[in-house]
Amino acid sequence: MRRFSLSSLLSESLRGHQGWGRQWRDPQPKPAYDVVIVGGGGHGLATAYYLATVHGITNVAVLEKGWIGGGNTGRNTTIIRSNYLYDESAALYEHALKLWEGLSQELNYNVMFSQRGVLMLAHNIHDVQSFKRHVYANRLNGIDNEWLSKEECKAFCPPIDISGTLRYPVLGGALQRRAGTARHDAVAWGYARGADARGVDIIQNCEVKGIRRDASGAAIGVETTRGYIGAGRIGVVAAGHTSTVMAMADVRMPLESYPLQALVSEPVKPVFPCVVMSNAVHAYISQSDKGELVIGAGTDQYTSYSQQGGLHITTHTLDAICEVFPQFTRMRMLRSWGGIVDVTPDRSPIIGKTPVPNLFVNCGWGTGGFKATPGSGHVFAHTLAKAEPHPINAPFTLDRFRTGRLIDEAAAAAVAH
Ligand code: FAD
Ligand code: PYC
Repeated sequence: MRRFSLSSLLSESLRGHQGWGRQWRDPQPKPAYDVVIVGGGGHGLATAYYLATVHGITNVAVLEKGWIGGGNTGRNTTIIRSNYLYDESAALYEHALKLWEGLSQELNYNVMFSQRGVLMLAHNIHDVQSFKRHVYANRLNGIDNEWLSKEECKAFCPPIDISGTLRYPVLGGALQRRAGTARHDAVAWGYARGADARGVDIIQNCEVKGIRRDASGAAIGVETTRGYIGAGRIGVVAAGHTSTVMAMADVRMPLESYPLQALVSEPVKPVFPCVVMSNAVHAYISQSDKGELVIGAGTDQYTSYSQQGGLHITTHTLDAICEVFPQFTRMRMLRSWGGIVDVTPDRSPIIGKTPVPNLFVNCGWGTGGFKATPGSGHVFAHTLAKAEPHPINAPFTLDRFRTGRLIDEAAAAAVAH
């Protein structure tokens, strides 16, 4: 250990103050970036954007192993809603929904946010009770959600069959009118353009292969396929791959990775005015502005890093869609794809510090993180800038699994959970 006299410490601090001699004094060279973000999906790019715009931190790099938005951000069914049960979750998703409402203006980029309404169908008495509980809980939190009779469901979304002849007849539904959809790649590009314009470096084809730590254990940079990059702070936002990236710093995450699939039909004229989700028959559907029916499937039953799920999962989904909407039986499928989602035991995300100094994580959004993109980026930027959580993400810590505080929230999540 080096020893310093008071006078040498004083002259050191003067040299540091004057901006010279730092290289000699510091155990590590000054990091290339104040913040490095691992993962160029919507959440990572939004984080960089808000670091620059809200906190004035622009010496930031976003490292993406493929191309920006090529992960789950560009593969999801774009359902946006905030009708979650618990106060903590409602606050997080409503924060995001409010940001969505002004996002095209904020980014000066049309993200095609369309508040066409999300209707969650109830097919049995359990659904009715559970959705009514959500309606009341949401309203107490100032979040719009309303119960519709089956006739009102039909009036809102004419393709719904309420004849009572279905295997799971429609008994009613919970409607969030402010909910809807957006154009997913526009979200990635809009945030990327905004961050780039403020000086953020977005580096594609740059895979993080290791996390370098100093003698005290603190994270100081990342090893990548393009070489070493020093970082003051590191934010890992690598959905589906969080466990493997965090393992590079010896942090074991409570996550499992699953393939999740979606598909679109051939394009047709406008026939479907809103988003409909049915947890009981396991189907959800909307229509894109191009005319394709956008249909989401469930997760595979086995963990995997394959971006292609089991064929029987999509077959099951199409059976479910045709059961609720028999008029779509003769339509043809145009294409299908998969993404990899990482899922926590309570289906809520983890956003915050880790046991490793300077290393932060934002993950575990599972099948439902697209809707959170602006809010997630906003609160994670705060967490990275201040090294403290924003009040909205403070409950979503890594250590909450000791108490199981949010364990019932899966009830409000999507069909795929
Ligand atoms: P991503 O967009 O996946 O970004 C993470 C990035 O990290 C990727 O681009 C990846 O290449 C990169 N990366 C990984 N490892 C490394 C590394 N070592 N080095 C550098 N980069 C790395 N959510 C909803 O709210 N509504 C929906 O309707 C919905 N539907 C879905 C349907 C499907 C089929 C899927 C797959 C997901 C769906 N989701 C939905 C979930 C949603 O897509 C995700 O939660 C969300 O997009 C996660 O965003 P992200 O930016 O964290 O992840
Ligand atoms: O979170 O609303 C959602 C969702 C729908 C499909 C996948 N996730």
